[in-house]
Amino acid sequence: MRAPNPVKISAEPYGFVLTPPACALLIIDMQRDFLEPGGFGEALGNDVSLLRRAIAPIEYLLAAWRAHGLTVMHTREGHRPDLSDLPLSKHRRGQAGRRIGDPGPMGRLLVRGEIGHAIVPQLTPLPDEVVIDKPGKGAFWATDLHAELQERHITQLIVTGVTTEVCVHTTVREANDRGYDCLVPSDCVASYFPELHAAGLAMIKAQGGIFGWVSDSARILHALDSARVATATRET
Ligand code: TIU
Repeated sequence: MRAPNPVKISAEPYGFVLTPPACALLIIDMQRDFLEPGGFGEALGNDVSLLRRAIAPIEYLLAAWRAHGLTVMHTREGHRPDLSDLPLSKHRRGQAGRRIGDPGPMGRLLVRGEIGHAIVPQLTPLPDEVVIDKPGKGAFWATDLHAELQERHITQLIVTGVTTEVCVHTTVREANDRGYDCLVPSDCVASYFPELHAAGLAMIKAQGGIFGWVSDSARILHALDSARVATATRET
């Protein structure tokens, strides 16, 4: 059932007024390359198990968003097989033999179409959900994301995914500058570095919400339920 009415979500630095039809759930880069052993994240020297804690909370939020008929969009970081969209500066980083485009157990690292590039099975996009392929850390740079959001009259984003201080943060900053109100549920984002995760969230909500708001999935689901109950009560 669609929940059309604005509803207040408990958040920091202050309550976020959610307008469900104008709010997209944006799921950033929940790809095997970042979340599973043998992918790009591990090639960078990271312990990927730390990221997996975000899967279940996002799954719950995604189920609720779909049940209410609200907008869901996914992103994937990756490059064309010929690496023509990979800047030399990005390619050079990392150890030789474990760079973008090099072979790994899930195919070529961070290359579109490879097994590792796919979104984890728990969060597989539905056919009608937009999937944005992005060559950078931010989801707006060199993509159609802004146009897709504008077409749907979206003004608010619930930003989830990985990693907190890299692609989530860059995207929240890009979105903020483009006029979107961003709410980040702390349990639906994750980092290879707990201290950077905490700092990333602190930066978003500092200075009166300089980049946006921080809440959690339980508080968002509770608010969404209240909106639905309020709508159902009025309809009877
Ligand atoms: N999606 C995303 O955050 N890409 C990264 O490369 N993140 C790291 O933390 N390395």
